[in-house]
Amino acid sequence: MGISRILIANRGEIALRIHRAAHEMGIETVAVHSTADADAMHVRLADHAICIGPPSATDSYLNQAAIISAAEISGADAIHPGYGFLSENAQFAEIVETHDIKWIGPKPEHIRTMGDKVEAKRTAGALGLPLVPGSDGAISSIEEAAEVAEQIGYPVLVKAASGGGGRGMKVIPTAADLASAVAQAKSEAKAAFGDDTVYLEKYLGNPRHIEFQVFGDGNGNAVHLGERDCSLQRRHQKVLEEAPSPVLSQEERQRMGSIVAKAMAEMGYRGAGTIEFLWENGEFYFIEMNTRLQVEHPVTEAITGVDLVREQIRIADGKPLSVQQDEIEFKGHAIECRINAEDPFNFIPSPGLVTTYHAAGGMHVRVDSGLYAGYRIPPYYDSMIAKLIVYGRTREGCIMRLRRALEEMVIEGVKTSIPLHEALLNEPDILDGNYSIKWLEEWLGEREA
Ligand code: MV4
Repeated sequence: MGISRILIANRGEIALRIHRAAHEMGIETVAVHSTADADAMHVRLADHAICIGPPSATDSYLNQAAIISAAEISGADAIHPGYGFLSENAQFAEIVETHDIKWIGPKPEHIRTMGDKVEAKRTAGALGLPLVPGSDGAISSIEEAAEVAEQIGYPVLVKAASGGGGRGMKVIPTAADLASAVAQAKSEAKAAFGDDTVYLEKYLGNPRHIEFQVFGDGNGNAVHLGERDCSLQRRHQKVLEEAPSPVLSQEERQRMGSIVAKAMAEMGYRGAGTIEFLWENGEFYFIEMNTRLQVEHPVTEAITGVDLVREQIRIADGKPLSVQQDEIEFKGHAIECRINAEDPFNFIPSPGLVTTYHAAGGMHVRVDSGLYAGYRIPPYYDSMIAKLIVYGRTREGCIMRLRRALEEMVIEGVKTSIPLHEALLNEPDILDGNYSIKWLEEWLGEREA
């Protein structure tokens, strides 16, 4: 028996995104929500809704027992975790499967492996992905760290095995800084993650962040859906993402894409995954793998025409991949602007009542958002309230359309990042695709000065 009712263990725009894919497949949805989200759009649209706790995410969206109970009570036969919250919790994935509920996500063992950044790197290396030069696994002494650092050359970076996404990293400029930096990194990692395992990497000074979207069927078949360039970030929060990357040729895409697809096939990966690379001077270096659907997945959907959530649901239901590699074509260009309820330039959160809401529309314009006029944005969660995804035949055409779409968007009652996006789309470096992971913070610094 196939999946007929999906519990969506998330909120906001991604809960709505999952609901839409499910309904398009004739599958019912169950929303679970905190008391603060009773009026959310995805709760209104879902076939069933269950309140699972108070506003605090710890007591609601992270409350595993409440979510499993909600699935049992509502007769859900599958759980989609979205991104964040429980999406990369291997133990939760195991519990779901133990209850004979389908987990719309990767195998728990693969979530666990990729969650440990030392294991992830070891696995990626064994599968033939190019790595950042560094220690072979965890650092077990300062002497060993000094030897590795001497070999790869300073500056080096010490990273926590349990970190990731920018948490638990420290740059070590010279040999004189090594011992104290490693000791400090270990004690911070112990405090933050309960695990003081750290490893060393060559510090790349000015890379781009380029990530490949992959899909596996869990039985040794896998495809790649090209890359996304996510270099525009502030404090490890992505601001704008695009596909394809302005710096990759079709040959480089195919070469790297086949390497990652082959690796995923070999490991028997199941579901959606993202392989993150740093890219510098034409070379790729694996850093991490995310074992979930990502916020920026719509740019990949725009240039490939593949519905990634539908694909996730099909795979969890034991169906084969709906597309083969030679059927996947990369056509045109797409850019996503993340719209947050916050001051556009000082980033102070701005929750509250949305008095007016008008979404942009027209050809090749997509808005993923649970907003409506009269909705009160709660202060308890992430400030992202909408994603504007625009497609064009060329990057230039995409940018022209994106400017037009940003002009059309009306969100009143709260501050939003729309003015930031408008400013970015007037910057020559952005228009030229000439930016690295450092660009945005430097630009913001100069604006302030
Ligand atoms: C790095 C790096 C430079 N060299 N590793 C930050 C998030 C985590 N995924 C890995 N990160 C980095 N790892 C080496 N060897 C620079 C970063 C980094 C970064 C990476 C991607 C996107 C934005 C970033 C912002 C600051 C630092």
